[in-house]
Amino acid sequence: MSKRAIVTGVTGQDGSYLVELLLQKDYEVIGVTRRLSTPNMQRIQHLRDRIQLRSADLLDQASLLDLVADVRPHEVYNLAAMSFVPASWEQPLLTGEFNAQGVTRLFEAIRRVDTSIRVYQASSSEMFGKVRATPQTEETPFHPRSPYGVSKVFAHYMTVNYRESYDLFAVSGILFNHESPRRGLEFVTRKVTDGVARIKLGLGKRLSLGNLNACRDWGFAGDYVRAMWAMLQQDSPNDYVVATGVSSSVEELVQIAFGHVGLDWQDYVDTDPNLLRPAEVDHLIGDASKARAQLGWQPTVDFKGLITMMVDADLHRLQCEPLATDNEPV
Ligand code: NAP
Ligand code: F7E
Repeated sequence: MSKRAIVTGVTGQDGSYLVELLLQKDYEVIGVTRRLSTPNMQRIQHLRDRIQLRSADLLDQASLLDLVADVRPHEVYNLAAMSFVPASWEQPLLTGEFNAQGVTRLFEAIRRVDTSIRVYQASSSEMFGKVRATPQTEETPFHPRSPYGVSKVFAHYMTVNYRESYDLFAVSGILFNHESPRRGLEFVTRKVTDGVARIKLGLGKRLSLGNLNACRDWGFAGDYVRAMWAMLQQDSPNDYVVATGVSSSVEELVQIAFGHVGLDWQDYVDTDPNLLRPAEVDHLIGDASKARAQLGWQPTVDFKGLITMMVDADLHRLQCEPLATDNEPV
C-alpha cells in the first residue's frame, strides 16, 4: 500500500522538489494551498495531475484539523512559512502567526487526530544567527537575529515539546540555505543569477545588492528534500543539521555568476545601504556529520555547480520569454 503524505507550502521551492521525490517513491501526495485571488502554481504546474490539492491556512485552526482528519496521512511535511528574512522585520507579528503559532496549530491538529502521524518541521540555520560556535551542529545554542529566526526557534522547540509530551514522531530539520532555479527572485542567489542573465541578454544594466561580506553555506534544494524524507523513515525521531560544510560570501557568489557569462562583476554591481538588514547573520557554516552518518545523506551539487546551474536556467528562461518576471517551471 502506498503511503499518503500532506505537504504544506507545496507551491514553494522546496514543496515542488519534495513532491517530485515523493511521487517517485509512489506516495499519494496531498498538497496544501491557501486561497489566493490569482493561483500561484508555477512551480508545481508539471505535477498538477499527479497530486491532490487542498485548501488550508496555518492561520486557521479549523482548516488544519479538517485537513488532517479528512486525509489521515502517514506523514506531514510542514514547509509552509513566511520565509523571506527582511519581510519579518516589516511584519513581525504576522511572521510569528505563520511560522511559530502556525506550527502549534498544525501539531494540535495532528495530535488530536492521530499521534502515529509522522511530522517534519522546516527549521532553519537562521536560528543560529549570531553564531556561538563554528561550524554549527545540532548542539550549537541558538541566537536568532531576526523575527524570522525567532519564529523558527519557537517552532523548533514546539517540535521537541510535542515529541516529548505526546510521543509524536516529530522531527526538526535544521536546513542551511538551499537554492535552485525555482528559488524566489528576492533571495540573493536568484536575484544575482536573474540579474546576471538579464545583463548578459541586454535586458538589464546594473545589479544593486546589500552586504557583500555575508557568508552562507549554500546547497541545492533538490538534495535537501532527500534529507527531509529520510528523517521521517528513521526508527526514532531526531533533529538534524543539513548543510554542505562549505561557506561562501555574497561577493564570491557574484564573482562566479558574472564570471560564468564572461563578465567582470565590478563593472555592474552597486551596493545599496537600504538593502542592509537591521541585524545581520554574518557567517554560517554547518556540520552535517549526524545526517551523513544516520541518514546516509550527502549533497551532490557544489556551490559553483549550483550557481552556474541557476544562471543557465535564467538565461534559458529569459531567452524563451524576455518579459518574464516570475518563476517558471524548470
Ligand atoms: P518558499 O518558496 O517561500 O515557500 C513557502 C511556502 O509557504 C509557499 O508555498 C507559501 O504559499 C506557503 N505559505 C506561506 N504562508 C502560508 C500560510 N499562512 N498558510 C499556508 N501556506 C503558507 O520557501 P522554501 O524556500 O520552499 O522553504 C520551505 C520551508 O523551509 C519554509 O518553512 C522555510 O522557512 C524553510 N527553510 C528554507 C530554507 C531555504 O534556504 N530555502 C532554509 C531553511 C528553512 P504561497 O505560494 O501561497 O505564498
Ligand atoms: O540572504 C545578503 C543578506 O535573503 C542571504 C531563507 O531561505 O535562508 C534564507 O535566508 C545573505 C544575507 O537568505 C542582498 O544580507 C546581500 O546575509 O538569500 P537571503 P537568508 O536571509 O540567509 C535561511 C536558511 C532561511 O531559513 C530563510 O527562509 O545575502 N544579501 N545583498 C542580500 N540578500 C538579499 N535577499 N538581497 C540582496 O540584495
